[in-house]
Amino acid sequence: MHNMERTLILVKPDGVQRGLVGEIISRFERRGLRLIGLKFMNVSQTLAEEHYAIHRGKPFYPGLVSYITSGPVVALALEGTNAIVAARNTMGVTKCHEAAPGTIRGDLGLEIGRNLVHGSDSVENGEKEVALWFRPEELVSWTRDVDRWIFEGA
Ligand code: IDP
Ligand code: MG
Repeated sequence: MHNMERTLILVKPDGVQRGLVGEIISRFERRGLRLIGLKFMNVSQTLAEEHYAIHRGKPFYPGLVSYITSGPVVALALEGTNAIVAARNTMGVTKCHEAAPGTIRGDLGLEIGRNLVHGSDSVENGEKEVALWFRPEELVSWTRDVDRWIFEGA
């Protein structure tokens, strides 16, 4: 289908610790994105460094890696038309205090270093990150009965 994309969403350790897993997942679910992978896991140092490789060398990098490895996360692979931009808009901008009300970060957070959620930032990175966090057999290929009411071309 036209514009069908994949995104990797993480509920970061602060979201898990604060009991916001259901709240956060439900926002993506209600948006219409189709779940294709879901797991609860600790993040190894290796995975954290690979996931955030693009930020290596930046001043906030060490804090970022220790944040994402500080406790378990929930990883979601989601699929949908325009999934990348749709999910990013549902998340809100990186700095929680500047994120719009109605977004996850704008409703639930205050600081950039405790911003609750990760979402892939491009179609290419969506594919790469889903493959980094999920083995092929962990992804579920399925048709939702409601797909045709959410995806016009389904
Ligand atoms: P994104 O998560 O909205 O895509 P990125 O720029 O990709 O934002 O940065 C990745 C993560 O690194 C952010 O979500 C945030 O947790 C952290 N981060 C980015 N910039 C800063 C900063 O200036 N200080 C502290 N943490 C930062
Ligand atoms: Mg990013």
